[in-house]
Amino acid sequence: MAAKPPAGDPVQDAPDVTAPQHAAAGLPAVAHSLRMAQQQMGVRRTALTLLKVNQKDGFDCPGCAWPEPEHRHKAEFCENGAKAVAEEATLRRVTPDFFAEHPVSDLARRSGYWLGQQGRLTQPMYLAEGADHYVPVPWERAFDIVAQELHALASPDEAVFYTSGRTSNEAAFLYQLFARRLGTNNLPDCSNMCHESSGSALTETIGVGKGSVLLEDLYRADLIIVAGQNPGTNHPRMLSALEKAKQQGAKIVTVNPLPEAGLERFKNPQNARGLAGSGTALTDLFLQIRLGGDQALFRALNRMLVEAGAVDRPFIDEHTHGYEEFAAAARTTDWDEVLRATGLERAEIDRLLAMVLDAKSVVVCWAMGLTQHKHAVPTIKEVVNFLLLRGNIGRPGAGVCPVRGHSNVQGDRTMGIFERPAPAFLDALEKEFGFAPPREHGLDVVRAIRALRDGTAKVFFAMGGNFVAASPDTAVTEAAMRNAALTVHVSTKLNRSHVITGSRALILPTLGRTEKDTQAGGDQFVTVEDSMGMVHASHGALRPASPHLLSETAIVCRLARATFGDDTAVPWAALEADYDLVRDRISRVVPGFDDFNTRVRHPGGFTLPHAPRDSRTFPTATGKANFTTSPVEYPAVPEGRLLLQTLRSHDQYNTTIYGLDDRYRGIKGGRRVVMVNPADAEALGLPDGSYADLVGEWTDGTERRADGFRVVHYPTPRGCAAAYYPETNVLVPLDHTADTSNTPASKSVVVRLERTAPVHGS
Ligand SMILES: Nc1nc2c(c(=O)[nH]1)N[C@H]1C(S)=C(S)[C@@H](COP(=O)(O)OP(=O)(O)OC[C@H]3O[C@@H](n4cnc5c(=O)[nH]c(N)nc54)[C@H](O)[C@@H]3O)O[C@H]1N2
Ligand SMILES: Nc1nc2c(c(=O)[nH]1)N[C@H]1C(S)=C(S)[C@@H](COP(=O)(O)OP(=O)(O)OC[C@H]3O[C@@H](n4cnc5c(=O)[nH]c(N)nc54)[C@H](O)[C@@H]3O)O[C@H]1N2
Ligand SMILES: [Mo]
Repeated sequence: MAAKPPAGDPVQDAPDVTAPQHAAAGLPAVAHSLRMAQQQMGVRRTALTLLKVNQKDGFDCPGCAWPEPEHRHKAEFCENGAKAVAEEATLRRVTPDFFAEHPVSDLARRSGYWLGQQGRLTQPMYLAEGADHYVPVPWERAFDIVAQELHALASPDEAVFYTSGRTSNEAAFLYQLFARRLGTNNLPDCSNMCHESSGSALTETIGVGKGSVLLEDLYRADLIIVAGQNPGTNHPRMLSALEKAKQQGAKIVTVNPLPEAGLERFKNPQNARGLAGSGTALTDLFLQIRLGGDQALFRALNRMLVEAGAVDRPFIDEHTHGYEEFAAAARTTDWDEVLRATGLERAEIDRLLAMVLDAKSVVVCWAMGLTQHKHAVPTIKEVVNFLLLRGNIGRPGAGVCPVRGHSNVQGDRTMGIFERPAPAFLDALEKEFGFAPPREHGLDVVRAIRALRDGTAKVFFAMGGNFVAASPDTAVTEAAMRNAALTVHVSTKLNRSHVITGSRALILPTLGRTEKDTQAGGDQFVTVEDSMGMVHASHGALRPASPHLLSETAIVCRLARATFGDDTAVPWAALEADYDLVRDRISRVVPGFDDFNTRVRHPGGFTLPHAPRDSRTFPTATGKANFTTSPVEYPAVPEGRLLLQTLRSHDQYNTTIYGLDDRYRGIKGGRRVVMVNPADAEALGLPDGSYADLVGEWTDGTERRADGFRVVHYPTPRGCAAAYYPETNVLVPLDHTADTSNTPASKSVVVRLERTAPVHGS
């Protein structure tokens, strides 16, 4: 039997700090994941469950969006995938008794870690106006409550429908259909806080907002640049791909303010050498860049390539637009500014240049280190300029590789979860279902928070996720949420968004990816799309956590029936009964899904078309790949202040906290730590082990405060600091967002450190 959840709140933040490690995975990773899994699931269930992850007849790992290789290992999972599975397949349960025991006012004082550790939600729960306890509510009554509230709105645009990225293609397609049938494009999603900057930059420059490489391309690349990403923690299976690329001759360059262990050396737990031996050294060149310095770095490279004439002229002439203007601007790049912005030495950038000149085929991978800055979109556009210069797109071994987060975040977007849908998508929807979807753009995450704050949005409905904890400016977001008339969460686990509610609230518990999904038409499977545009099936195997759970698909269909009654446009009941019928609809609305039901039944699924990758055609405004010329930007940090990035520890999945350790960074038993360069810390009078409050300073003069962080002297560049999300979201101003994409700039927050007395007597 799995251990019971801790009775009290276990967050006794008393971090214990040792030196950071220089290698990832190996035996400790296997041991650690098995220990965590067994605590949640017991021994037998752990073995049965983990063997099903990412197998062709199994379920898609609810962890990250990294693709599955063609030749799968018996255990095609990683330490953090195992933790994600254990978190969902846990034997712990949150029952109505739990809510009877704990008033919401009490739950609101608990940590997110404690809430998540209570286990799986088991029954629909309702919080009435003025009440302090959730009470069980029958499903039909829950749907009626939502439907009545939606009907009472002055306009459908007063409702907001959020999506996190675990939702299957089938559920996502029906969910956007529901919102648009109601009459709104208010479909914000976690992508707005994540890779939106990548989508914005790629759509403008290459015409497709997705990555252009497949796993084979990584294996065939001569040079892989990994910028602003920590795969050892967040995409551990990517390390196997990097290892294979390396064995086939690739060089790897890491661009990161932090020396992340996984990129230094990888001990592949799938083979003996990795388990017991010293593993594979991955990074050939580590560029320890300052936060937000990447645009300047790539511009400097581009200047040198242009000046050396080391560009692919035939490709540029045939396939691109805007080269001359870009080349002229690149030639004027100011080296002093580049060195200031990057914190690098000229010789380091020269070394990178030499590797680029040596490489026929280059892939650039990136994640949140590039996307969550004010100038994230021009930064990624500069990466595209870099690849275009040498024709590194649309041929084997080369291209753009934005590495997605949530396991189906890319698929959700493909299915139409987007507040700014393309007219062609709406046309196809209209043709298929015979109603006129709204054309006006809807609210993204930041705009939805403003609308709730200002009272112009009144109903907040979430398909998964933890909006309150994941969003920036926690105090503002929580106040906005409390301002809603009704908040509704379709969720697997208890989280903070369930306890910071509107006047009324509902928790609708749902099946997870690991569980068997049986409908009137028999056992169902769902589909997902990974970070490289591969679509495949996911078959749940476990018995549902509770007999009361409904699938996300069923929840949408039943809500639609409660809202629309007899709907002549959409046969909701039939779609709920048989997901093949949903896939038939998708095949007629979404490009690339022809013959969906047949092709997705092939083992391993199929790859979606990608014009730049497949044929070097670029569906942009100019019909070519666009060079873009943007001024070089980098964050300004006032004297005596630090630039803070908010990032993930090894023991969390976004707002889900698995444990209190960040093993590779040498931090144990606590999360309230701030990593500071020793020289900066000394100048600020902050010895290692001292405590400080983090005070965010925003340009409008407002301040935001996060108290009681243990100072850790850490190898981060001068002027840069790091602390974990979501504890530091309180410091990210709502208005501090990336230009164009409107993504919260959570990797560049100006803070002041104020020394305080030690916390918890440590
Ligand atoms: N186990 C686990 N897996 C996950 C997640 C999780 O929380 N846990 N989250 C999932 C999700 S939704 C996402 S989006 C991904 C996130 O995956 P990552 O983007 O790897 O996540 P972060 O922890 O935010 O790490 C940001 C990395 O970028 C670096 N960085 C920060 N700022 C800069 C910069 O200005 N320039 C450069 N070059 N580097 C910078 C940081 O030092 C860090 O290494 O992971 C997904 N997978
Ligand atoms: N400061 C700062 N803020 C950030 C980031 C950062 O780096 N720094 N990263 C941003 C990024 S990249 C992202 S993607 C967002 C993440 O934002 P979200 O996706 O909203 O947050 P998660 O923590 O992933 O959501 C966890 C919850 O999802 C629910 N859940 C899990 N599985 C399922 C399922 O199968 N179905 C349903 N219906 N619910 C499920 C559980 O109830 C769980 O509590 O956060 C963003 N916020
Ligand atoms: Mo993400």
